[in-house]
Amino acid sequence: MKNLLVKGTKCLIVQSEFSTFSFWNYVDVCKIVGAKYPAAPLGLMTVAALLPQHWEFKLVDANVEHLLNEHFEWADIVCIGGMLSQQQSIISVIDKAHQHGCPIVVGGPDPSSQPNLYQSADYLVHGEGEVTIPMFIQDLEKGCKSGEYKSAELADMTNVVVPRFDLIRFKDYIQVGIQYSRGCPYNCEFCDIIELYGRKSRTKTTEQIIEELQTLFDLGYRGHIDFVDDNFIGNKKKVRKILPAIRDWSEANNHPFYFSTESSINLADDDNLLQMMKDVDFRFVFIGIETPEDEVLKLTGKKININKPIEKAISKIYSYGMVVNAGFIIGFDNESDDIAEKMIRCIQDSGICMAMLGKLYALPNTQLTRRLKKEGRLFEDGSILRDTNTEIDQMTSGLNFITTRPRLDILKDYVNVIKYIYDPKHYYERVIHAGLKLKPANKYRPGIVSILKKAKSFLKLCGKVGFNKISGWLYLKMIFTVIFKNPRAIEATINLAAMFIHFYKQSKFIIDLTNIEIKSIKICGEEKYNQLILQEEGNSNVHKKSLLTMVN
Ligand code: B12
Ligand code: SF4
Repeated sequence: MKNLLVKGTKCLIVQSEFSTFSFWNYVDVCKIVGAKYPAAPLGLMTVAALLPQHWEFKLVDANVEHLLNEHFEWADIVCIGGMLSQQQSIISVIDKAHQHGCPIVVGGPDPSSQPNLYQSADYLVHGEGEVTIPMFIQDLEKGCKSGEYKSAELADMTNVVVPRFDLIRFKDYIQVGIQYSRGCPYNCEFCDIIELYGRKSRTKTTEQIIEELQTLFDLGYRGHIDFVDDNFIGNKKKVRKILPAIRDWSEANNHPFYFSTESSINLADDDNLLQMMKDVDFRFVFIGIETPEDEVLKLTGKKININKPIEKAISKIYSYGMVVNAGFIIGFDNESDDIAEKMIRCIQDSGICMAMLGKLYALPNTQLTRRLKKEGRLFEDGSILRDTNTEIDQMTSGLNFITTRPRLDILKDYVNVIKYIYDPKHYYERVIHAGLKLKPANKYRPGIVSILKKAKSFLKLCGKVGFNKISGWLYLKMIFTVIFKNPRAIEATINLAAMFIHFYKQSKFIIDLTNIEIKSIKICGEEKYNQLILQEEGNSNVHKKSLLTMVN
């Protein structure tokens, strides 16, 4: 093997493919705005910054360009990482690297959670790269040809380096991520974040965040920045310190960015914090609402959401100019039989347009997985996604255990909620609801090129949606209602309307797939279905697939 520590070692970094049927892959919307994929690969840009800087890097994101043989032929070493939904694509890149005689390093959330699946990699790097990449480099120095690196230690965020943002083409993406904190103080039973990143919100310093903003600015990036934090307000005291610094920096630089993030719902209790976020132009916030049922929240440990009037909380956040996107989960143990109706009302009455409804997924290494295993209810290999066409994320997979409510009922409820919320009429009702409540700051100052690009995208969108049989009238009604009653919110509502192009298609795909599963359970009977999957240890997905083909 070539000495990899010499100057000029060629390191190929690969972001493997996500399925286009994931809720998050709104590539049709990307096309309208001239991008190729929603989010830039922040984890891998961070990894590049942690590897020897005298190496030469090429970052290929298979979601925006083809990964070619010549990329492997160029490389001395390949690095890849990612999450559960990239499992098969990561494994196929490992094989490809080996076919080209390249050593390959694997890391990231899924390889850290399920290292057994990635043993074919030459170097398997667990957990946070800040801690384990130096261990890997030490081994390279010793000439080791393989190794596995783990540590109980969590990274000190105040030492985290600026990601190599220079390795991507900004125009390929709708948004670029930066990370302020890792970890979350809460303790939800189904959550893997607290297992991977801990229950203490570890934060970077204000100076580090400003340096990252400045780096992006200097590289010419403008527009949407997503704070990819697990819970942006996990440490409120510290967030209150960075927000004024971001505001001052933004003002000094003529507001080149606007922001989005993830937060717990208690953000709505804090007017002061909301105002601070508005002041720097936060435009979207993703909130894990999970379920409208307090009993379920209690059992699953999501205490922060208990006794929260959801509609009121969402209205409050809207009044500070932020669109709320939310996550919901169906399939909890003590969920009631009228959950579908409750969920529909919660989503519709709060005007949450982008509602991601997933099936409860016992992710590897969570309290939920450990409990279900103890209770003999866990499908052993439930976190192996073998078929990239049908096993994508918790919208297609999930419920990888014996449910307490009949699986058939859960799946029927699932279909009913998705059908309702992504029915064009209901979706646009929510867009108008949000559009009338939003009081955006609109501080971001796009340059002339961005304004022209936006105008072009708007015309494209009008062409695609405005004269379309399914949603044309609804779209025009929405535009006129918001323009006359709350013109400041027009940009936000147009964006939400654009997202419907993806949701309409994606929800149909999910409904069809779930209906096939419903049919197969009906044919085979629920008890037999569960028994078969439990017996087929190590092979449940294969078995599930054969049930599905039985129906087709
Ligand atoms: C932002 C985010 C998203 C965004 C953007 C994703 C993107 N393209 O970048 C969106 C909203 C699209 C998303 C969606 C999903 N996500 Co997500 N996401 C995150 C989040 C909050 C931050 C990711 C991030 O950028 N982190 C910052 C970087 C610096 O960290 P990192 O990527 O982990 O990289 C570090 C290490 O892992 C390691 N590393 C990473 N790669 C490599 C490679 C090598 C070679 C090495 C040595 C090291 C290494 O070093 C890095 C520095 O420490 C994480 C939680 C988290 N705290 O990370 C969840 C997380 C990654 N998502 C997760 C999941 C399950 C999903 C979904 C499948 C379902 C969902 N939750 O909605 C979808 C599917 C995505 C799709 N496109 O189909 C899980 C993954 C669990 C698992 N075991 O794999 C996580 C951990 C949390 C969670 N439960 O939601 N996600
Ligand atoms: S609030 Fe969110 S990130 Fe925090 S433990 Fe619960 S699910 Fe995980």
